[in-house]
Amino acid sequence: MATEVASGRGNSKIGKRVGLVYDERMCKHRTPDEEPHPENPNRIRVIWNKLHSAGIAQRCVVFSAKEAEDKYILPVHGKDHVNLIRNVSSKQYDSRRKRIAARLNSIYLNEGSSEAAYLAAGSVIDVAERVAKGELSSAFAIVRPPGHHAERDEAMGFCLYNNVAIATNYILNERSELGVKKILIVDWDIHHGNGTQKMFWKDPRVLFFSVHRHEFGSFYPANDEGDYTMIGEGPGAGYNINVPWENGRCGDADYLAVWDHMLMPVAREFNPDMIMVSAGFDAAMGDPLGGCRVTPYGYSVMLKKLMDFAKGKVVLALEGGYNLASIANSALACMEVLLDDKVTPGSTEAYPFESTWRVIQAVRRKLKSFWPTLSEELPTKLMSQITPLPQIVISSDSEGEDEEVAQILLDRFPEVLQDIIQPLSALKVNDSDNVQTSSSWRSDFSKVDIWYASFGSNMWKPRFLCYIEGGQMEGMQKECSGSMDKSPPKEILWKTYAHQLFFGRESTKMWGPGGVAFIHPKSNHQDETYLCLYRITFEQFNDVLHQENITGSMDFPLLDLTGLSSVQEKGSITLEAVKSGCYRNVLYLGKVHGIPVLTMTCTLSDVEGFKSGKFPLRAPSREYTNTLVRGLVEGGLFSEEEAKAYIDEAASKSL
Ligand code: X5A
Ligand code: ZN
Repeated sequence: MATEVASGRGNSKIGKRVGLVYDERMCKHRTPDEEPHPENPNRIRVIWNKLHSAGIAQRCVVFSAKEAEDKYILPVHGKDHVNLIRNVSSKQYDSRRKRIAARLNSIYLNEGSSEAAYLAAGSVIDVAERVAKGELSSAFAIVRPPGHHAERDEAMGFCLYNNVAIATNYILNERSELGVKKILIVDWDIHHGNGTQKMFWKDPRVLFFSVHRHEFGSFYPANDEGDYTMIGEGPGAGYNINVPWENGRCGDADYLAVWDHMLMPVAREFNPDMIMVSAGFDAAMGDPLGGCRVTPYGYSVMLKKLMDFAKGKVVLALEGGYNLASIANSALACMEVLLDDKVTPGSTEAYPFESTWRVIQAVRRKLKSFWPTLSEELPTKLMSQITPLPQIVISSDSEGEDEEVAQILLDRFPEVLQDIIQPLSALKVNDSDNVQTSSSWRSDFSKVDIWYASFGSNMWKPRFLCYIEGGQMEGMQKECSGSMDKSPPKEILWKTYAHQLFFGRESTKMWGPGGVAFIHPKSNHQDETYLCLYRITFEQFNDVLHQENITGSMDFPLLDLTGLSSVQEKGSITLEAVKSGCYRNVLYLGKVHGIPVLTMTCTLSDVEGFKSGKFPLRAPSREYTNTLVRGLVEGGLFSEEEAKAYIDEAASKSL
């Protein structure tokens, strides 16, 4: 399948031979018009470069990739799907390729896609076979496109062929003489491995274990397939295990709790002959899509624990992971484990979320008839180790939603009712149903959290912090006063919204000559704009609104709690107190983690003004562009070139 291009010294003291696959040809799969995309070629390049500069690659047995043969793909994927992936990059498809991709869910295709898909699948087959034979101790395949969302007859979620499923099938059914009879697949990508789950649904030789953000079916791929009630069927019943997170922000403590109290006991009982890891690194701290906080150290402990099984025969295949620095560091930490190096401890939080224990307990109860070891009760000492509750604020209009969540909890966990009554009662509820008095608004608003979604210069965190802490960054013509409450955002996450980004106005007080960023108040499904969400208090949001519109007025608050309710109802609200501000239209962009997302932009009538030429559309100045680029690059979304291209495109499109 592949050629060994370099053989390192190996880990001489214990003779570990660790395989590593990388092939530049997998970079040929790119968006057709170079539109920025989180799943881009730099992902595998940064990992490869990091492993080199850290001296890790030199100690591995390095392989380049060869394409998988159709006969090894066909048991896993349908004929039509294989034909499509094989041919879609050919000339004959030039005119149809974009349309085909557009019909699929989260897929792009270009002239290099077919080759990359075959190389990715072939690489995983190859190292899996070498590990199964004992020729390698373990291996890591740095591949793309990823695979775990790909279903028998459908490419989706950036995945074309299901690399791990193809390799698993190959080892079990095409190389049965190697004696690998049972394979454990651990899918730690932040998304549910829906494709892999389906392929081994009725197969007891494959234990599929996936831990992922689920949020009751609202996180990608946004269906019920990742629920913990999905346990497999027929002979495969009990051999499919999902651990669905109820919220983002999960970190090392949450994952290790799942490892210690779910995966390890089951793996011991299953006793796999080999382990395949769908190793996405999008649960890593800093990932723009995952919103979780696993550290490189967290990954290294997770992997180390897996090495205790199957005589250490572990094969990692890259899946997702979109923050370039995070994935490089996470992959490095994993390679150090495969090579038996000492890992440097360093973790963030001490305790899992309370919801993590609740989920673990629900999964254990669901599966205990299949895995006797799960019948034991979790130590009560552990159950009391709950994290200090995050400040959960139920904002004035969200009672309906929270009741709904409570109802879901009751439906899903009747058995663990005991465990949730107490934490629920401990929730901090904003008890002020009362009317605002002018003197109390700050303290009341400080109890309500919102996400402020930024799309312009504020995406660069240091620039946004000027609105909180006060200060002035390069290119800014004015110093910001900051907010009364100077505490930093509690959380930052990136998200795309279907609103057009554009640049306009001749000049502004803050940036001088040149356009500044706006988003069209109306959403539009052709557009995808990156926004950086800061979780701040509603009080801070009011202070940001003032500075953003440079009102200098004493009209506080600009938006009160009634306004917050009505913006959520109506979708937008124009601040009457601000006559001439550029950003006096507050938009509601739905909720994230139950917290409303607000942004500020121009009004619809301003958009008409831009169209008619009353206000000019203008490209942003160099300084303003630089600030935007820094935001996008430091947020880990784009390379510098990609960020510039993204801004250029927005600046050149008409309204
Ligand atoms: C492999 C992977 C994510 C797809 C997200 C689509 N896919 N919005 O991480
Ligand atoms: Zn993913």
